[in-house]
Amino acid sequence: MPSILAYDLGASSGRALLGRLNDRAIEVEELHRFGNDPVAVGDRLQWDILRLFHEIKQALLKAKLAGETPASLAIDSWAVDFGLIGRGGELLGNPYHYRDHHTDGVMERLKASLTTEKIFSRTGIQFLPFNTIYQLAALNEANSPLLEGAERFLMIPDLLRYFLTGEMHNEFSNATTTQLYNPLDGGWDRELLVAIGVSPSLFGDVVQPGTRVGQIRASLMDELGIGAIPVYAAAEHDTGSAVAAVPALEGDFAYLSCGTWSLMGTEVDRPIINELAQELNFTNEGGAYGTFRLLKNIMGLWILQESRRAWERAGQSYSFPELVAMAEKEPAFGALIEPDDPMFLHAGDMPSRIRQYCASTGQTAPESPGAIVRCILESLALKYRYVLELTERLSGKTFSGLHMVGGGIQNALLCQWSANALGKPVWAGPVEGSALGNLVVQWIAQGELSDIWEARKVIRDSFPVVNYEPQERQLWEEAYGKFRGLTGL
Ligand code: ADP
Ligand code: LRH
Repeated sequence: MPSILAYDLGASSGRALLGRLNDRAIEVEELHRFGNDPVAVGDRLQWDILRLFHEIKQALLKAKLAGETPASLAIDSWAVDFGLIGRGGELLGNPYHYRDHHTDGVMERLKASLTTEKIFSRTGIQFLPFNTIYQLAALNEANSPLLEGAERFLMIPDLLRYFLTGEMHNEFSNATTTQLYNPLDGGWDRELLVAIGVSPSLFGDVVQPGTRVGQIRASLMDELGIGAIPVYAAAEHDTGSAVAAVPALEGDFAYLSCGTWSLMGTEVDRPIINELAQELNFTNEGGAYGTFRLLKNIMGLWILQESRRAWERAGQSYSFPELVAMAEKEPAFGALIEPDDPMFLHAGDMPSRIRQYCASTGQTAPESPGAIVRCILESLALKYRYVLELTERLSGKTFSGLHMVGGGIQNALLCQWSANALGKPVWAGPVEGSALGNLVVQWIAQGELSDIWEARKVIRDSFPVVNYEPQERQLWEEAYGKFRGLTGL
């Protein structure tokens, strides 16, 4: 059986996995892994897109050196960010990082001028200050030369795919995250685009996950000394790919894609766009095969990543397993934070911000790294409980447990505490959810798997799922009460 290749680029790291399907069992091999380090230049925070493309090429080279000729490849990545292509087909500038400050205040202004109802009823997307709509509006407000010279808009995987193939296509799952795509009409929302001063001509036809969208270009074949490789669109939003890989056996399941962000929700077959969804600020992101993800973004392990970076800057380097071990030794529920407080959104000194949050809420601030990590992980677990309750309320479903996928499930303490907070079992696995979702969409497109449900069954049979049963119920019930009181949720 020939291998196929999945590139999964998260906001903290990227990887290329080779996958093989043997007798309804998936085997994966990690070909390449690399950091994804944004670069601050002056006031701007940008993605190092050319380095990411370099790493994509490195994986192709490694495949060649290993004697592999992938039968196809696809890319998925984090959402909302984009590049603009100018006359002659060149990328204009480096894509901005969604945590850049250029969108500060833009969402509030647009909500007031266009109305919250109008934006939500046309897109069904959660209001997050960094959504593409606010990034483009910010460029327009600043009279950015980038926007003036732009002829095409491509999301990050569209852009990297364009570098690989020379062809430009906008992929559906990522398009929906822009808050500029109307899932009810099934196309870009021209009225919103015009309202933010961006020409609809930048936006191309939208291709569905599973579409073949070219092959690697001749110059790249020459450069690397390799043959043609067909290129597919996966569910190019990493969360779309992650949910495609959730090893559930039936429709009414709850998931948590746990990485830089924690994305919690349920799969639905049509967007839920109503007053309650708007009030609870849920999203309806498009997925593979006509599915939608009714979910909420939770700030996630970003707070831990950014704390680790602060300690590193102070000369103290800790691995994630070391930080988790330190947290385990600390007393329970010393201090709690609301992970989604806007003060935690942007890059910076997270430990200081956590202490500041605790001081302003009358709590004793955690001092040591272990105490800070404990505060982050317990607070996340309690926030998961809150959001799962909202998901049940909004979807009308009742969940018997929670599927967790993504790099964060390597943190067994977080998985156990999530089960404790929910009072329900957590089923953790697979770790590489997004890359697996990317692979199975390619196999379905090639007729190797029949549909998403067969794919989920094959994933379930091929990878371990660790079961965490709830413990210490009374303690966590009390902590949940304290969390709700403190955060005002
Ligand atoms: P993304 O795709 O958003 O870049 P990942 O899914 O790779 O993120 O998850 C990264 C997170 O996983 C890290 O922030 C860290 O908290 C957690 N993590 C990674 N490796 C480990 C580990 N060995 N032990 C505990 N946690 C880990
Ligand atoms: C997770 C993710 C998430 C988006 C965020 C920008 O990697 O794609 O679904 O909201 O990044």
